[in-house]
Amino acid sequence: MARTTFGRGALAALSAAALLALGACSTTAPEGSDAGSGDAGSGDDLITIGFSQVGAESGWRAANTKSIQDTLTAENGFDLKFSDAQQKQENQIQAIRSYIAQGVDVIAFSPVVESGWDAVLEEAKTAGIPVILTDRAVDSQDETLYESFIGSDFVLEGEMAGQWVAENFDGQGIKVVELQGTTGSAPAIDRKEGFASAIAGTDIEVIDSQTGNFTRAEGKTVMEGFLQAHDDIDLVFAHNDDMGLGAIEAIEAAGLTPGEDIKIVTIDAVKDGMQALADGKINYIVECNPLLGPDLADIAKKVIAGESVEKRIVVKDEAFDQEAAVAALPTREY
Ligand code: GYE
Repeated sequence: MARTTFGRGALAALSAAALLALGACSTTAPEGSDAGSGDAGSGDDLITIGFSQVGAESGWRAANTKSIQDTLTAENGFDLKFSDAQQKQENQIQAIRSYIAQGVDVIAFSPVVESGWDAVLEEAKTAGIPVILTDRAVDSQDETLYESFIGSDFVLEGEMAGQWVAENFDGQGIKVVELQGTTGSAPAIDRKEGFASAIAGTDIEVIDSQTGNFTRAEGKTVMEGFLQAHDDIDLVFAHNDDMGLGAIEAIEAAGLTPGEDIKIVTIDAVKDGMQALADGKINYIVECNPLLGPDLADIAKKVIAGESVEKRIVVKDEAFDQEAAVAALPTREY
């Protein structure tokens, strides 16, 4: 896993000083409160970590959840409290508040949307509980509200998808429809932007773009609507494999051949997507690595030990065409 590091020694020193100051004048924390002290509630040496997951919307998410649950185990020094927010921000905020009330040692979460986190992150900071972001970003201006953000560069992923489309179809005047991820989420915003910038200046035209909320069912429904509204679609750009797989169903139901009559480009490279690519129903996939558990465990341990951590850990992604998918499938982990 390749990483980009931004030094933050000064920042760490500053937030440590801020925490000390906070402890000295705190009137709300009861005497002997162990919130954030390293053994909250468990009575042993395990690190209690509250993780608020987005939901169970996609194959990518299932692989991500498995990675987190398989890594943050008691054998590895963790007591994991896991909750599924069913793609709703209010559920995530509630889960984070409950982790604060329980006095966990660390809170980690994958924010369903980018905006609206400052208040609850301030509450965690006031309680002295460090927060680690995984997978998706927040748009908070105050970077002291979290310790580290571990995840892929979604703008780059969108660019890689757009570059492949430009390399293969520029000059043919093709018409593209876009299946966007969850409205307001970092991967939907960034992948759209990256794709648009990569095809800028070509004769490739995005004729329609709507959210399919990262699910197979909504991807299918939105694609059905696209097919009814337009009879000149050449290519689908789906922000994840699952929506691309839903689009395949809609295209086949309309009597067309996915991968031939209508080309498909997606992001994620999870097993079902890679199989469809190997079968020729998807034409190109940009990877998004969901195996974030080991990095999360590493960063959480360092934060608890008082060590400084990288503010941003960028997970490196590859891309696959049909031949590469056939070669990769037998040993693919997710
Ligand atoms: O691409 C999609 C999932 O946030 C990177 O969320 C993640 C995205 C992933 O639902 O399949």
